[in-house]
Amino acid sequence: MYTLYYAPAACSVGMHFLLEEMGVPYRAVRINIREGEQFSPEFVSKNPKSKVPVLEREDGTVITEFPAIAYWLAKAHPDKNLLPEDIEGQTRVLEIIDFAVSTIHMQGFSRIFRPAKFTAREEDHPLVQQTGREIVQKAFERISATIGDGKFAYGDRLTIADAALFYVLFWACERVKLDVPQNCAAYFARLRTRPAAEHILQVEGLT
Ligand SMILES: N[C@@H](CCC(=O)N[C@@H](CS)C(=O)NCC(=O)O)C(=O)O
Repeated sequence: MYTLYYAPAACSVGMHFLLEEMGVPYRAVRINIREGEQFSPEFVSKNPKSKVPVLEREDGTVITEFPAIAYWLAKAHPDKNLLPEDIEGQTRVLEIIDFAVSTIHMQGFSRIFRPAKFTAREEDHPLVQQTGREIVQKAFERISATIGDGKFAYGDRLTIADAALFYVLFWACERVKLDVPQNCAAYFARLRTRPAAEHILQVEGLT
């Protein structure tokens, strides 16, 4: 059985959603990052980077970094069809994931949630947060053009790209309440009604 280390409402919500969608056995272990549990010796022994998500596999080895975990899960469970079969499709899916994690999350939402990481001057926090909102909003215009009216991020079935978009859109639509393009909001609303989404948000105490 896999173990997912997650923090409620953190980016791990996307990995939690993915594991639940896959229907593979896993247990979810909560890490309280507000109280600094990510720095506890026990968690640091799992991930010295002190971040969630972390996936612990059956042999005790761990994978960190959202794109790597998602990629490994897709490749380890080919029957779940979480990556397209062709190289073009696989590349497009990875392109969406990287944009969601590296730009929307790390460049955009990090500024909104953790402005202190970008400036030591507290009076500059509103400016940093505004820059974060602008990065996120501009990025969702790209996502809007990429997904169009598609039911999924790429192609006609759920892929690991949907798990990445699930968490950044969860933050945009439910945590920060930003205006995102209509098709992105509609896409997220469809993902949000999936039983896996309902279940994991309930487990994380977010409903
Ligand atoms: N690049 C990492 C980002 C992981 C990350 O930033 N996780 C945040 C939660 S969204 C975290 O664990 N933060 C704890 C901290 O910064 O102390 C990934 O793709 O998994």
